[in-house]
Amino acid sequence: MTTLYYAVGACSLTPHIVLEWIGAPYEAVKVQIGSKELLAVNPAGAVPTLREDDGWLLTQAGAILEYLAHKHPEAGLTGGDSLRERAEAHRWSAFFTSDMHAAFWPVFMPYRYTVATDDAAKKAVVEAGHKLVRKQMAALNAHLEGRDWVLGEGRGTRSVIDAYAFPMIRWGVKMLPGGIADFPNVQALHDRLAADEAVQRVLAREAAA
Ligand SMILES: N[C@@H](CCC(=O)N[C@@H](CS)C(=O)NCC(=O)O)C(=O)O
Repeated sequence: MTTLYYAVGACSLTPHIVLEWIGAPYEAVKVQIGSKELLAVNPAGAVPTLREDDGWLLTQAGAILEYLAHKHPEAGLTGGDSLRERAEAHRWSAFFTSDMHAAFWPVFMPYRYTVATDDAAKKAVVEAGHKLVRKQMAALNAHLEGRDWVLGEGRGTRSVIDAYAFPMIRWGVKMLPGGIADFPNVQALHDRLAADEAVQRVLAREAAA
């Protein structure tokens, strides 16, 4: 069985949702980031970490999403298989990994971005992070104009990339001053995903675990 190591509230919520959408048997193991248990599986001490029965490990959310989407094409979560559709999936996966996720680091862990120890220095780093997050939220909001989902033609087609957006939108709601009120299309994507029964099951499991 596929095993997902996840931490509550982390980006590992993404593959957790995708596994639930796919519907094949899997095990979800709650870990603490940086814990001995997690370090024994993934020396980086980070989530998400995916393990297959033969011991094969996969880290990096974007790689895990691509792997799961193509391992289970019957779930219809790839965003399409043409050359351009695959490129778009890669584009948005990279956006969430490198632009959106990275923008939150200074907000969550300002001490990694300054050698100064005073509160004012940390506050300045957090504020710079907020600015960067808002920039990425604005880019996502503009892309979502007239669309229900991130990938696909017309109003779009639900894919693993929408699951990738979800934890980050939730971080935006929680961490940005004013939340995501300035990004109505992002809010609409959030609400669409939050209304999904599989998403609700995963949130309940993570909250209860
Ligand atoms: N580039 C990695 C980042 C994974 C990552 O940093 N996850 C966070 C949780 S959202 C974590 O476990 N951080 C631990 C740390 O930075 O020490 C990915 O996309 O999977």
